[in-house]
Amino acid sequence: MAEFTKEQLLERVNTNHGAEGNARVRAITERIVTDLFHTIDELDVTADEFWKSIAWLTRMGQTGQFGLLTAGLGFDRLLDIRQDEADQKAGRAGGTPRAIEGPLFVAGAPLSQHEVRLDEGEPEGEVFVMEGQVLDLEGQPVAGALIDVWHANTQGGYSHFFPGMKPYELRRRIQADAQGHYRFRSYLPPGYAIPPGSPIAELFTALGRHGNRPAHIHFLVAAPGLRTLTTQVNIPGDTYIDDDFAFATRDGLIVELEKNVAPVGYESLGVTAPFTRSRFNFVMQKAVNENEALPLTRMERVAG
Ligand code: MBD
Ligand code: FE
Repeated sequence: MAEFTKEQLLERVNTNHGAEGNARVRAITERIVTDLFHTIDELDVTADEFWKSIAWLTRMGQTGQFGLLTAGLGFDRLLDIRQDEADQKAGRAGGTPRAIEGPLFVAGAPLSQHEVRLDEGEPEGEVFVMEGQVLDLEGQPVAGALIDVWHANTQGGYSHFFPGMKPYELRRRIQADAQGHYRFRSYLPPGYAIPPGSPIAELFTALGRHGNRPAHIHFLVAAPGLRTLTTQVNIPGDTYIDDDFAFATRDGLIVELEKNVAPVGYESLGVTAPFTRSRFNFVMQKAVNENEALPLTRMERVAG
């Protein structure tokens, strides 16, 4: 029989032919395809609409924007909410809240001991120092913790993604000292906006949504035996702080800014005039297995 009803076709699509394949991939694909068949039918999606969406997905892939799509449609935050739920059930509470990694991390940033300048001696905007300690849940310092820190430039661009920036610009790794102390100098970044005219911007325009993130700084903190912490802090006062396109703002992650701090003791960071400071400790949970303590990003974790 070569003539199918829609239901028969769906059944055929979802049937495997003896080969085992991967049961998990099969189950998820079956569910998604079934939902999509129903969406097309119930919303009466036309052929032109369907092929337009495929052309758009192709351009999405070619421009490398799937990471922006997952963030903007809430999937990154959904996964964090689900992990928080699982932690709560497992009785694993406490420590600095996790926040989404985002699609703009780059591994291998230059490593410094204890402190570093992210602005590479070219001050822009407001001189900003963030400092604190890496601690465990008992409040003990985590000696030698590794902190990856990355943020946007004055135009909201990230190096390796935004044209004209130097490799690893505004990306550094800091190894905390024996007392878990770290500090870095940079400037307060502005927010981020999805690239205008790009496939992701087309979608957000069609959805009547903006593509802005409030000013934030990303961190990935890792130490042996402790659960790798991926988080962000927000700079207070941003227009979009409660309207983040990526839904990543969280209580406990909005830093306080101390203005007009005297520069005494900050000479090694080249600070010579009153500046803006933020104190923030990263509090890490114990890892319950080796996997959790791996200093890996979300894509590194799944790389075959
Ligand atoms: C960003 O800077 C970001 O952090 C996320 C999650 C998505 C887009 C841009
Ligand atoms: Fe970001």
